[in-house]
Amino acid sequence: KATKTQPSPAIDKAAFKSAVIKHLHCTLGTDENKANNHAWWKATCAAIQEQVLEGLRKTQKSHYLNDTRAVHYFSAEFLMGRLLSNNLQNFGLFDVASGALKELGVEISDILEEEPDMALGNGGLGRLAACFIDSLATMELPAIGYGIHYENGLFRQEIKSGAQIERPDSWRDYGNPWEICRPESIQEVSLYGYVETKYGENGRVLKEWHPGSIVKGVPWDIPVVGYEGKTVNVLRLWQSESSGYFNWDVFNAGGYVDAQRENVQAETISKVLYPNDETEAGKELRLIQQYFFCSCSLKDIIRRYKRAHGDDWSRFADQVVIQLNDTHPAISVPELMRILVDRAELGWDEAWGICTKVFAYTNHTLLPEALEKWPARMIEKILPRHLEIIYEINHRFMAEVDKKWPGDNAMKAKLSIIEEGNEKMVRMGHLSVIGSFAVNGVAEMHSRLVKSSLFPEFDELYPGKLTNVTNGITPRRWLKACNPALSKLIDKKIGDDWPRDLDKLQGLTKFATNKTFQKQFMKVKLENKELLADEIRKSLDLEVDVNAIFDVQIKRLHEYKRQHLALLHIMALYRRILENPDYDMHPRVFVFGAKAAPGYKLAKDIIYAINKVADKVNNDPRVNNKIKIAFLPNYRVSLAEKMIPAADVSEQISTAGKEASGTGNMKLALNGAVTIGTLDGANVEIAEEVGDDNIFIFGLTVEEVNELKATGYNPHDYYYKDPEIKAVLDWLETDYFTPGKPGALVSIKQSLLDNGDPYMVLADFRAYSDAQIAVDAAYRDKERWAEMAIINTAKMGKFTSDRSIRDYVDRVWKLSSCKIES
Ligand code: 26V
Repeated sequence: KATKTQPSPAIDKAAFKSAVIKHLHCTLGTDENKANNHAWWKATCAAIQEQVLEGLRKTQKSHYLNDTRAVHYFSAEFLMGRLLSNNLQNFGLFDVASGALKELGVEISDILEEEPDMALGNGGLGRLAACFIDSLATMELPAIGYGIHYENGLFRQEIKSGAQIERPDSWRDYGNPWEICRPESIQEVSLYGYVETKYGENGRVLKEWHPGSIVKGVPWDIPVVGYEGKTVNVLRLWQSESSGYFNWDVFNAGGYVDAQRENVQAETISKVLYPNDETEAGKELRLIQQYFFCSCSLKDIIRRYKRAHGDDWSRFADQVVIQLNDTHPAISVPELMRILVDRAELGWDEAWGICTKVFAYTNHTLLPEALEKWPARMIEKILPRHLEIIYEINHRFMAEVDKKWPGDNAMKAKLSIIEEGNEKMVRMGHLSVIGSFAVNGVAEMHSRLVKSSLFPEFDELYPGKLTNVTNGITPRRWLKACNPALSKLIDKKIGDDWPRDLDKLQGLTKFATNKTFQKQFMKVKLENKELLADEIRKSLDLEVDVNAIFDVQIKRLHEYKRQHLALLHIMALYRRILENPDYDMHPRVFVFGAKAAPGYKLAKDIIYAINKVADKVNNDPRVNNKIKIAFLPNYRVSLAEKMIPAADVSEQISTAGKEASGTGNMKLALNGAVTIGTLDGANVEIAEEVGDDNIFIFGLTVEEVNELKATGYNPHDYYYKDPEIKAVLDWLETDYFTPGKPGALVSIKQSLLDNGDPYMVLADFRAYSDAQIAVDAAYRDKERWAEMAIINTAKMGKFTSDRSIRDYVDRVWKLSSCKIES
């Protein structure tokens, strides 16, 4: 039986229509006859924004009147994507808007395409933050996201002759209809300068920081609409501006132009998102970005707290919890200490007591190159007082270590916030663990590794501090909005309350073997594949067969994610077909989406190789359309929303132990794709949910990876023992895929042989190929495959971000929801 839980919409079609027309006229200065799609899009946004702002006002009033404890999610990245369709969905106004626009002669799908993505993030970590603030609003929890108002988000990727080119992403060029500037809440942030030591009453040492420059932080608020529209929280993003009063000396000396140069420097802080995912660049500007948004956000929180509690700090930790999304905001720890000790003149112990009740930290990676460390010298130059505070925190921490492990200097060196060496470095992970009351990993397996290999001594020192909160995804965006056909089918079958209670999808299990439902389910999949096929045609001028298996690998490009393992396998298939034209396989379309960090040479080489192999394979008549390769450029949230509903197979093939969680794996399975994957990150938990029969697990386990590393892994063994591996790697050295340019793809072979194959691609190749043969066989049994696909959707309840947030609320944040009064 189908239940109806959606409340009736706040406004009807006629009212929505007049709101759109009003905004065409009064906000955009155009009319129904002149308006292009862009204007229609903006007018539609403005119409829904009226509802959004009404909700925002009520929410803020209720939170204020109830003096609620709130979570403050500090993140250098929020990968929001587009907001219009989401906001319409969440207000239950999608059909109203679509009907209203139709009567105005406008197709809603066309205007949705006008919206630029808000791509203020790199990948998993940034998108997780976006899913979390969606869940927080949906669950009516008092919450605010704090981040950076980058002028340029993650670069736009173009592919020229197979190679990645980066172009700037200026997402606000023609105005962003959602954001609200709040000049009344501007903050000032100090940088550089020196620290003066003074002596106060009864010999108290006072530290005064004389900054060398001051920049302004201007807040922009993006409303975050919860499902069914009751709570509207905000994402507050800080933009840097010149404060106008630094370097007045230069100005007064007649150096007007020089003073302007300082302005330009201040504005540089929020200019661009660093595009490195999982490699720390160690750039000064990056540290300034981090401090800039943390300092603005802390001051904003404190101002709000003081409005209610004055100078009484005793309740601060009852009202405020701050979640650090990785170590990027870790400088918040010494910044809050500075404010409490130097400004509020609290004693150190009292201040530290507050700090360590306020902060909690999430670790998102174990990769050594991604663990942030800053040169002490750099911190000293930019934030001289903070370095002193960090030393003081460390000094007291070392005393604690000595109590636990008396006289053990090796232990002290190991746990110290300061890494000694040629250049002293500040370990931001250690600072975060020491300054927080809770630390979590992002999937069961990852959290286990955080405890056992990243921070084992911290786990001993602080029992219970290290825990797990498995990641999740919002089913509003990642099923309801992106896959309307499947959503409607599910509504009909089990009712429409699954978007806020995803365990309800379990109800589909009993239809998994029902022939009629299987047909309906696979018909939706086919329609979604047709839509993606259109996209592939438009984007690449490539025809693909919708009856082929759509095999999808979408994620940042990184060696540990092993897109090159997928590539070697595709080359092997191609070779098998060339050697045997009757090679028996169901046709497959391999679809990729991936951006490489601009400075990551091998990652760019892998993109180039995929495109070059694609050129050859797609145009080789001998392949007889059994293989097509589609590398879709500029992978981003809005493209993911088109690819995910169309996927049959989800590639999750990272080296075991390397992918902290993965969240794309959850999105694809939720939309009925079957996973081929390693026992890594959340794949392990996905396998537990769907059962071994409904997933293709292959490859080395973490233990086996470590064992093989320890006993000496030699990729050459695999190269010489497996003729197919040898043939495929040797092929890369020829000019077969790069006519006239022999050796253009050789760096991949080199990394796998000469460079020791750090992610054990060759060790897993054969197991992967065998698993793909099993996938092929399973797909050919139409009913079996439909059953698997349905089970995958049905068993994804655990992976709603509502469950992740519920875990954080119960175990870390201790928050209560707040009903919004109308
Ligand atoms: C590092 C850096 C280094 C400096 C420049 C900018 C930058 C940006 C991001 C990072 C670290 C990214 C870590 C990350 O995204 N981890 C991913 O987090 C996901 C959400 O928890 C998780 O699903 C993925 O497995 C994990 O790789």
